[in-house]
Amino acid sequence: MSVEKPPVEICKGVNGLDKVVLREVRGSSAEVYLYGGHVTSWRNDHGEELLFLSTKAIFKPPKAIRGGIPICFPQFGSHGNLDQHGFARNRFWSIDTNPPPFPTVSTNKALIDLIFKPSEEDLKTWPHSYEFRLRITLGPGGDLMLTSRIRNIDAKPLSFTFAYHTYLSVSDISEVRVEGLETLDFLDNLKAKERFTEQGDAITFESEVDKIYLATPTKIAVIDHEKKRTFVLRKDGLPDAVVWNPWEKKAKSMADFGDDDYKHMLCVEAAAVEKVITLKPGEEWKGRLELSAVPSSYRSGQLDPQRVLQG
Ligand code: TA6
Repeated sequence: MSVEKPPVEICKGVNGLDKVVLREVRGSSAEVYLYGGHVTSWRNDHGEELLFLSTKAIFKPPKAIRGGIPICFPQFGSHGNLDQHGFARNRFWSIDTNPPPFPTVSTNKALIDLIFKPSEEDLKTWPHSYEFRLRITLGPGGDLMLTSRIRNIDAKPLSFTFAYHTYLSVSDISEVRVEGLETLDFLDNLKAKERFTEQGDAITFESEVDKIYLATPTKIAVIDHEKKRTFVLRKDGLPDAVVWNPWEKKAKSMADFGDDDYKHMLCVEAAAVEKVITLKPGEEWKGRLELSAVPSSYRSGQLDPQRVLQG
């Protein structure tokens, strides 16, 4: 007789790093490393992995883990003078045993609260005092929710940019479409962040892409035809969305990324990049991402992303 596993289990992961496993009664699960406050796995109730994790991911500080959902804070990309994507993703977070209450009481059992506070070293790099609380919840339907609350506990304002740098696992990148970003303006990271306007159709992939879409809808659909699966990203407090695939050449240049890994991943990142977020002393910002993976047979219209995006 199999023993039912707890909804929240704290254990050791790769290289003995602390991790938390969340389990939902119907079988979906998620894994979070305290190193980086980093979700590295999200599985549906069939046990299928929904997030991409590089075959060469390095689980050793100071390198950020390649894949899953790295947290980019207090700087997205090279938008500032800190290291690429800031430093929250290569710091150790703690379990928050006494988080301030959320407006609505969660009935979910499979959740964990983490907290990140700057060290003396961090304060030298970025002289601001804040508390970064991150709640990771696995919903009854297997949806994955990440809610960040950043409170400025300093006597001076602080400004930052942010992203949930989500690596989605896809069957074949050339068979994937993204819906919800059509006709939007974007900054092209491959063209010195020059501003362009996206064409009218769904986005498909045949070469390297690194775009920051501005002021997007709160819902974006990623359709994986081959897997008959649609990822629906819902976001709050994060106006922008970054779409990234390194393709062949860049894939070869990254030591912690397999040469063919680019075929099986797509980053679609809920972000705040164009306009920095500024918090006065005592103020708190909230940024939320909700990921769902729904079976879709797009062709038969059983699940038309347009309906998803409007629903
Ligand atoms: O989010 C897209 C991006 O900013 C790309 O420019 C690419 O550099 C990617 O992030 C990965 O960055 P990383 O620092 O994790 O190698």
